Amino acid sequence: MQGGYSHIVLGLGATGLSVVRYLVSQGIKPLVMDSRRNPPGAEQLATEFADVELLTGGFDCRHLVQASQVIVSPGIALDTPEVRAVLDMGIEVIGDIELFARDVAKNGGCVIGITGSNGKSTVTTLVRDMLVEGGKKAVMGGNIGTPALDLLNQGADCYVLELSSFQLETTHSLCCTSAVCLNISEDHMDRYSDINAYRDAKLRLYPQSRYILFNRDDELTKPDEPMNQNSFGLQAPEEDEWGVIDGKIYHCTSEIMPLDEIGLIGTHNHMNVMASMALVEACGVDRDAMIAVAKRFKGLPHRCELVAEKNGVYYINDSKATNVGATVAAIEGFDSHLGDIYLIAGGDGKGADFTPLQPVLDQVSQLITLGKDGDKIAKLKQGTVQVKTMAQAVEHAAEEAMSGDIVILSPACASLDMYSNFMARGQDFSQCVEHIGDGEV
Ligand code: UMA
Ligand code: ADP
Repeated sequence: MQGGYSHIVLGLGATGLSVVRYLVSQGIKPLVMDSRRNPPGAEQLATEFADVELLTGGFDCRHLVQASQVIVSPGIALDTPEVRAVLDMGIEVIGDIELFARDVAKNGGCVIGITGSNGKSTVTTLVRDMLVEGGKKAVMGGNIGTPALDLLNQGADCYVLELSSFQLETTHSLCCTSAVCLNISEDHMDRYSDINAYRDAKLRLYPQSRYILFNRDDELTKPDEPMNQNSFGLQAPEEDEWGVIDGKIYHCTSEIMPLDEIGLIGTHNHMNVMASMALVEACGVDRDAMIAVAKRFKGLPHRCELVAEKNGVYYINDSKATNVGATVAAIEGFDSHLGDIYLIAGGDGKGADFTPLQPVLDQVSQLITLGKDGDKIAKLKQGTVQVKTMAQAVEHAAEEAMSGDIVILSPACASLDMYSNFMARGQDFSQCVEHIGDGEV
């Protein structure tokens, strides 16, 4: 095979399409391959780029060995045999964020990078809103939804990127104006050998960044080598740190705002707000702008979202809790709640160890489990009710719960065993709640 493609895009989801768009805009026609027979973006590709070739049903090594650059989607593990073979041959393997980083290095722009196991989307949105409030032309993307490369033509001067460990694995030169790793707890253990390998991927964000923020209350987020670092945490700050004194956020000795004026609920969200403030202050946003956003931002859908109050029972959709750490944070957030807590959990655990859930399950009056790994979670608490569908879970909780109680969906698992994504799962929960009492649940 002669005259092969110099650039090959592996994976045709949202990322693959954005990479094709970018390469074509640079005058490069890539070949696209996807291991699925009918990948999700095939129709879109044919509509946008009729002359870009797509090979499906596998990754053809005959093409791969002739490429000079292979751009892989985050959903494809680097130890996929074909990718491994390409790496072993010394062919460059990168991801979309690396392409983005190289473009920004050439054309300018301020980048704020946000990673961590939980809170990324919340902080990414807060940071974008604070920058806009502070008068910057800021856009957000990456793991939160819009692929990073699609942000480049939006006339922005500030890019706020939510970055997953998968995206960071294939990123080498991203230089952020400010960057944070919010926290690290087990996630994606079906793709990493252990938590250290997962942490190593996350901390790839730090080295080139100009202002590095870590979480003082989570040792795993601290850089291994001293860098231009600062920290945030719930204790009083020392020197230039961000922290809390007498229920108020402080930067160093300077008072910023009382925690009880923050629009979001829960201690984990106080941490999210503090991190967002530190990130934007490092980019020159003034305090009034950050405080205004912290006061009015009420949170994203599917994250501890109150979806209904029925007969005095609060129904909370926390479908985005796709790992154990997020569910622990949600339940701990209700530690001063006087009524009973009904927790609906389970789904695809991605190889996680669920035992860190055990302590907060003491706060839960009734655990209801469903999904692929529901039985593993059920073993952690006596009297757990195991069900097959969301409708059964909601029905059971609604029958038992009394005025003042909370029914929360916070699965500690991914949704893919039963739904197309966490949003579909959250919507199913909300619909079941809506139908309580009308015989349709
Ligand atoms: N594919 C293969 N072979 C494989 C795996 C995937 O060919 O072995 C193909 C799939 O058929 C698909 C394509 O690769 O057509 C791309 O899939 P992808 O899984 O990389 O997904 P994208 O649509 O490109 O979406 C990705 C992120 N997905 C993942 O990291 C799994 C999206 O994050 C992100 O919003 C999007 O890029 C834009 O940046 C989602 C996610 O679940 C929300 N992220 C994980 C998380 O938050 O826990 C990390
Ligand atoms: P991510 O983008 O990292 O998944 P989100 O902001 O979407 O983060 O929140 C995902 C889940 O994690 C939600 O259930 C939310 O309640 C919980 N969460 C948010 N911030 C934190 C935090 N700082 N620590 C622990 N859990 C958190």
